[in-house]
Amino acid sequence: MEKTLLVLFSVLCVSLICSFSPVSAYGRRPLRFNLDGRFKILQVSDMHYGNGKESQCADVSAEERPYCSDLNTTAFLHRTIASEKPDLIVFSGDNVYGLCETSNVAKSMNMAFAPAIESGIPWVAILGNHDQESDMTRETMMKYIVTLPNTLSQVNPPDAWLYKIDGFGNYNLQVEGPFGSPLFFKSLLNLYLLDGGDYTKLDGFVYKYDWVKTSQQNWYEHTSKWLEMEYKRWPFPQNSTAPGLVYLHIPMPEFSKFQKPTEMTGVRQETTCDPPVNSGFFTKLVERGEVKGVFSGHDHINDFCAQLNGINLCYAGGAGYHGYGKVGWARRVRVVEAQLEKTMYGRWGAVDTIKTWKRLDDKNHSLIDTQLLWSKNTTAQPNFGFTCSTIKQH
Ligand SMILES: *[C@@H]1O[C@H](CO)[C@@H](O)[C@H](O)[C@H]1NC(C)=O
Ligand SMILES: *[C@@H]1O[C@H](CO)[C@@H](O)[C@H](O)[C@H]1NC(C)=O
Ligand SMILES: *[C@@H]1O[C@H](CO)[C@@H](O)[C@H](O)[C@H]1NC(C)=O
Ligand SMILES: CC(=O)N[C@H]1CO[C@H](CO)[C@@H](O)[C@@H]1O
Repeated sequence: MEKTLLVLFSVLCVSLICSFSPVSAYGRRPLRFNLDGRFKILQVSDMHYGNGKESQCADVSAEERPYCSDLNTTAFLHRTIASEKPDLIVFSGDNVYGLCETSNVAKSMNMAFAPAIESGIPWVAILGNHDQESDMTRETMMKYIVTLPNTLSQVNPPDAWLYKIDGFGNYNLQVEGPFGSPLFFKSLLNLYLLDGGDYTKLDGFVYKYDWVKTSQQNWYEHTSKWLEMEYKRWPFPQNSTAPGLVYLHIPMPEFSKFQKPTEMTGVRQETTCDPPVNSGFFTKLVERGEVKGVFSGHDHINDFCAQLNGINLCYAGGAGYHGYGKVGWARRVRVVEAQLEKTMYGRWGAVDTIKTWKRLDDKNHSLIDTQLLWSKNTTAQPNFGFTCSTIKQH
């Protein structure tokens, strides 16, 4: 009898635990806020990595040109990882430069991702429009990336077949509460990585950029609703939704709405190279109300953040020397940091603020344009599913 109870109890426990941290890990180490209630993401976009030492830099001064190669991109990455000590590194596409330059794109990827791999920090990658231009398809590339050390990248989520999802490299990452926090088993920050494709294959669109397909939007919506349900249910049910962030290489058409310097933090120095069709992904995000920022790359010399309908649309700026840039305008990366709120019991609660800034590969390794992207903006309440009259309220 006792044994049966014990077995029943264990089964119950296991199924409870499993149902609280479901998709996140797949047997891998889950992402988690640190003991200071912070989680920091380093976004590295458009490395355009070629053959290492032999791949010359684009758009650097004539004096620098002979001494500048892909290895400068590598050095920049090492430098940034050392100074920022991120909790996650996101490579947001055009990680390597195909263009028939390299006949061994796996080698390019190994070199490109090496600083992340060596750091031991979890990292992920999605693809841009140039990645598949050598000897691997987008599918083969993602299948290769997921085998590299310390990556949490996925070719596609396990439920992708349900949505007949388009592309390769669509997945969700969940960042759970810190050790010792009652929200240990809850995802407090949800990341969505999406494959924005390369060029549309439809008739009538010659060399136009691809867009986020309906299948991907359906997957996003379902995943987001499911995460909201998890967030709001017992134990420690939360009232609102946890904030979400999207990483997507090709910017959505809404990025092009911002032209005036006064409407942005950072700069626009080129046209937004967006898809010719608005597939409605932004509308979907507004409807869900969960995502606070969309982080793109693609347009190397734009690095602004601007807000539309409560959603921040942010460029990373180009990090790679082998891709185009602008002479005298430093290569750069974007950092996003989420901070949890301290609740009444002195323990970590939900995400309180999300900030961002950029790191430049200039002499000073400058940190610029720090801004608050989002704030929970409500007073902290315990909401741990119980009340305790013996604890002083303030
Ligand atoms: C690239 O790296 C070399 C070697 O460290 C250095 O001399 C050069 O100034 C760097 N170039 C740029 C543009 O950062
Ligand atoms: C680098 O820092 C020094 C000392 O703070 C400052 O004088 C200089 O203007 C900075 N240079 C750049 C490019 O920011
Ligand atoms: C959540 O909602 C319940 C019921 O409306 C309320 O009692 C509680 O104070 C709310 N908690 C927070 C953190 O807003
Ligand atoms: C009610 C409240 O807390 N409002 C704050 C929301 O966040 C902005 C930016 O931090 C503050 O300026 C408001 O005072």
